Amino acid sequence: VIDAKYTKVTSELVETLKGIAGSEGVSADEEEREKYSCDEMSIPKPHLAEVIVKPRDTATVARVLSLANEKRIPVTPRGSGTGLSGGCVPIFGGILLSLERMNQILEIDEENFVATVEPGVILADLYEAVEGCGLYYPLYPGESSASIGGNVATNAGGMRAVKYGVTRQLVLGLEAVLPTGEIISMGGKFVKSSTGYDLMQLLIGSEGTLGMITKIMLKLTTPPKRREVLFIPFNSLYDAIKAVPDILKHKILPVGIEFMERDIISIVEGYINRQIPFHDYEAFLMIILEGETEEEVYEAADGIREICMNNGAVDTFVPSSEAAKRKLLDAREKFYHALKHLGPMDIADVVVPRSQIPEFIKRVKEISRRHQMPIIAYGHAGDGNVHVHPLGKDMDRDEWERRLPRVFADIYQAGASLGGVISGEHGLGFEKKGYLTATMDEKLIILMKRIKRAFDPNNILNPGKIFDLE
Ligand code: LAC
Ligand code: ZN
Repeated sequence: VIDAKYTKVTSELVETLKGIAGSEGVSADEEEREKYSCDEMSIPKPHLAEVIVKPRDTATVARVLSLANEKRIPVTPRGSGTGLSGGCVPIFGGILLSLERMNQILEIDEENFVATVEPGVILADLYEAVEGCGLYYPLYPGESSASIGGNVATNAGGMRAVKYGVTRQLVLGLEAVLPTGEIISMGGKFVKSSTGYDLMQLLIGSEGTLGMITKIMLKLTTPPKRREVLFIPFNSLYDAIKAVPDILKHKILPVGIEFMERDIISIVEGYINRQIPFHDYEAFLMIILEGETEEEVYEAADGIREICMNNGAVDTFVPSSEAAKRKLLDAREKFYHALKHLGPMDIADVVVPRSQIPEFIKRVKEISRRHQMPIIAYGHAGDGNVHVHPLGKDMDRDEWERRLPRVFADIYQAGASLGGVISGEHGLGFEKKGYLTATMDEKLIILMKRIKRAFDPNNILNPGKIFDLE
C-alpha cells in the first residue's frame, strides 16, 4: 500500500541517492528488496521498499533524510531485522535505510565504563569487544545477532533485566538524525542529569519514528566472577509463578527469573534434539544468579531453593559444569524459534505488575479455553513480562488467522485491566498498533501523536508504526 501523500521513488531519485551514499550503498534490485521485506515476525507480512540505502556515516543519513523529507518519501530504519512486531518492515514502500554498514565499535572508555558504538553493531560483537577489555555489557535478549540500534529502538529487555534493567537503563548517550536532516546529540558520559526534558529517553523505545539513531553510548560494568543457573521444577505453573515475589524479596537479587511450562520444554527438546533434566514436571523456574564469589552465589542459591520449596517446588537442578549451564540457557534462548518451527503461531508480549502474573496466566488459560485455541506461555517472570503464544497447529490455517485478533484483543484487555501494557520488550511495530486504543488512555495517544508531529512534521520517518497518524 503506497499512501497517496507519499512520492514514489523514481529512477532519477535512485541515481541521486547513489550520489549521496555511493553506488555500492544503494540498490533497487528486486532480490535485494525482498531480502529487506520482513523481520522475524512469526507470520511474515512482507512489504517491499522501493530502494535500499546502506549509509556508512551520520552525514550520509542526514543527507538521505533531508532529501526524503523534501520529496515526501517514507524512510524505514532497519538494524539486523530480528524484531518481532514488524518495526523495520517498510509498509509504505519508499526508502529502507539499513544501518548494517554502520557497525563500528568506536570506543571502549575503560575509565568511564562507556562503550560508544554505531547502531549496526550486533550484540555478539559488542560482548566480545567489552570482554576483551575485562568489562561487561549485561543486556541479554538471547538473540545475539540483534543490533544495538534495534535494541534501542524497541527498548529491548531479555533475561538479565531483573538486576541490570533493560536497554533504557543502559544507554547514556545518543546521537540521532531528525527527519529534517538535523543531527542532535543527547546525554553523554555522565550518569545523572536534571537538565531539561530527557529527549534521549523519549527516543529510546520510539521504534525509529522520531529520529534515526546513529551513535549510542552504553553503560558498562565489571563482569561477574560466578554465574549459576537454577532449574526448579514445580507440579503447577501457578505455584512456580507464585514463588517469584518471594524470590524478589530475597537479599541477593537474581539477574533473571524465567518461567516456563512443560509444553514448551517438550517442544524445545524436539527442536534441539536433546533432553532437559526434570522435563516431566508441569512448570519450571529458571533462575540466573551472578556474584563475586562461589560462597555468595551458593548462599543465594540456597535461599532461593528454600523459598521455592516452600512454594511447592519439587527439587532444584543445578548444572554441574559450564557446558551443562550453557546447554540449559541455550534451550531457553531457542523457545521462540522452536515454536516458530512447530507450525503457525503468534506472540504477545504483555507486561503486568509482577504480583499479577499468576492472575494474568489464569485469565490467559480461560481465554484459551473460551476460544478453543491452545496458548503457550513463558517468559521473564522477574519482570512481569509474559510471552503468550496462541498456536495454530491441528487447526485450519485460515480459520485460525481469522480468530487470532479476537484472542489477542482479550489477552491485551486482560493485561491492561491488571495494570499492564501490550508490549514489555518487542514494541508495537505495525503488528500490534491496532490494540493500542483499547488498552491505553486516549489522552496519552493524542500526546504521542503531537510529539511525533513535532519531530517529523511530514510523517516520513517509519510511518504507520506504533499508531497511524490521521
Ligand atoms: C524471548 C523472546 C521471544 O524471550 O523475547 O525468548
Ligand atoms: Zn523475551
